[in-house]
Amino acid sequence: MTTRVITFGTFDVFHIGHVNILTRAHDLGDHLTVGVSLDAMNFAKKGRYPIYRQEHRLEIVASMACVDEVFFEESLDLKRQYLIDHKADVLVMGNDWEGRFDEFKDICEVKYLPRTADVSTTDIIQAIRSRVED
Ligand code: C2G
Repeated sequence: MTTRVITFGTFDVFHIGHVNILTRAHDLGDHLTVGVSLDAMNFAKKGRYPIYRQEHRLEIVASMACVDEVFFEESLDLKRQYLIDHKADVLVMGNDWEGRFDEFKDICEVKYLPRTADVSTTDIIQAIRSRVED
């Protein structure tokens, strides 16, 4: 039987933490689907637009050898529908989301993986900003 894994994210300014979560998610099953959040969803959630536009973020994620399928995530509120539509057996998220998706344990396994230490999109943006200002 095929184990279908799904994960979600913005994947802005793609970095090693993103590589790690996608490869580890892939290793938990046979098929990996990734929901990439829309620019508008990101603005609603974080109050800023991503640096990379959504089409580029989607293409970067799709180019990973461990990723089988990608789609745009339009809203956090549609998560249950996405899990059903993509026939997810396992939902994987980094542990910054610990507990936040436990409500879906009735339809799939929910796993939170440890985040990669010392790297984040926010820190990269901040580092670039401070170098430019120096
Ligand atoms: N991540 C990680 N280690 C890092 C940075 C990120 O493991 N150092 C993981 C996050 O935990 C997440 C994934 O990489 O599982 C994508 O991270 P973001 O792009 O920051 O995604 P986010 O904006 O949290 O969007 O429906 C849920 C949202 O779309 C998640």
